[in-house]
Amino acid sequence: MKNDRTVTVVLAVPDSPDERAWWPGSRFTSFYDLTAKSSRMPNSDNSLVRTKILLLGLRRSGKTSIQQVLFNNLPPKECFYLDATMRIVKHTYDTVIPLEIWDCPGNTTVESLGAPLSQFATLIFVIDIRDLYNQPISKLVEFIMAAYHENPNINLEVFVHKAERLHEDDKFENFRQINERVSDRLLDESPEYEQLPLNFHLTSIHDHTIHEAFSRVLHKLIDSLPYLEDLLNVFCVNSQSPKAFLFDARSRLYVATDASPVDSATHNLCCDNLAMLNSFGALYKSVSASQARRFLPSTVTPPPSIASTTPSTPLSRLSKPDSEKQDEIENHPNTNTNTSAPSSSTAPIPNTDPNPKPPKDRFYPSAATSLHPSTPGTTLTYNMITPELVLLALLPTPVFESKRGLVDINVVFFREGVQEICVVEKEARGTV
Ligand SMILES: Nc1nc2c(ncn2[C@@H]2O[C@H](COP(=O)(O)OP(=O)(O)OP(=O)(O)O)[C@@H](O)[C@H]2O)c(=O)[nH]1
Ligand SMILES: [Mg+2]
Repeated sequence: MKNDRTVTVVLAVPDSPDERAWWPGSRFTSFYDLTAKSSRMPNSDNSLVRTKILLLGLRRSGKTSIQQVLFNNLPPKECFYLDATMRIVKHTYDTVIPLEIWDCPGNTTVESLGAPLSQFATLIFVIDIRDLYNQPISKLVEFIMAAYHENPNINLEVFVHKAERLHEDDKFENFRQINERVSDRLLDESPEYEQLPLNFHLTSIHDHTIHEAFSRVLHKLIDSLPYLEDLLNVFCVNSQSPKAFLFDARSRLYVATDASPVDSATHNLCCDNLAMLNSFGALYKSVSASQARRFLPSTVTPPPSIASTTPSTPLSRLSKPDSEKQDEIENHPNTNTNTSAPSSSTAPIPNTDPNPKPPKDRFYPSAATSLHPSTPGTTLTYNMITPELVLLALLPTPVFESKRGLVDINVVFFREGVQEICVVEKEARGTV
């Protein structure tokens, strides 16, 4: 299918000199041409093309736990009660790209897999960090060699798992040993495996290492990643944000981030904040947006539109849903945009149509949390971007408080860019 859609993002320059002082460039225009992207074409029968991930490892290494914790919201402590997997289970999950994760039993071999390895974009092999013996390493090497011959482009990822069980020193020593043994065994087999790009990650379901590792695995599968990163970079520059993440709300995997390095503390903070908003979001509602809210997908818990806390002195700030902000921006005479934002309001209108259509989903909850009250302080902002994706950004509190309008405009344009990228991705996979 030929895909000739072009995503254009134009950020408007604020008209007031005061606001312009915060604008780093006189005008930012960026054109994203996705024509050349999206290598995954739809199936001939027009069914959805899913990116396949193979989850392998010995018995009780933690494969099902990883899948359940990330994609089914299972609390890590309850993984103790999971039954052993007896046959391959295929789990589907929809985020920026549609995924199909194959959870395999511990005794799966290349022959018993029942599908060519060329079908898979990524192979994740899970090894218990205390399992330094021959068996898991032999099995991993067997799969690596088969994958290399059938599909040299496959991403090979090794999760050295249950890492929280060891003290720091032992953890890194075992990690190093597993890494070394796998490399040695591959080299024994053939020198051609020396340059094989194998990625090792230390993981555990009891902290955020599994989210960080799986996010990095996911990044390699997203064709539109450079465009999402560009949008985040532009958002950060224009909003003076030191760090911003685009998260998949349910799994709490980040699908993209800006160019600044990811430090684990900030990533963990964002993950925790998202978990809190996911849990308590249902307790809040926006009266003006309740009409549209009814049509949000039931799988997503809409987070609060009113939430702002400080550790010492909780205080609430009213945060308008972005649908209202967007209307204000659209109706503002000084706002210069050439994007095609819808212009209808979310305010309830008398319904005379006997077969009413659901209104366009335009309720975008937002929230803000002050991280430390000391000056200048930092605020963590949350903005829903699509029903699946949310933007979490750190902002200097003075910028958040005094330049709120500018940040909101940047969020609106960021959202439009991401939504268009998602549409292109869906079109390329045959879902639109
Ligand atoms: N300490 C710790 N235990 C974990 C972790 N991940 C999984 N487990 C435990 O490991 C045990 C086995 O987990 P499963 O997810 O069933 O393992 P599996 O690889 O799917 O096992 P099979 O289906 O038999 O192949 C469970 O008791 C989990 O609670 C982890 O990160 N840390
Ligand atoms: Mg299992």
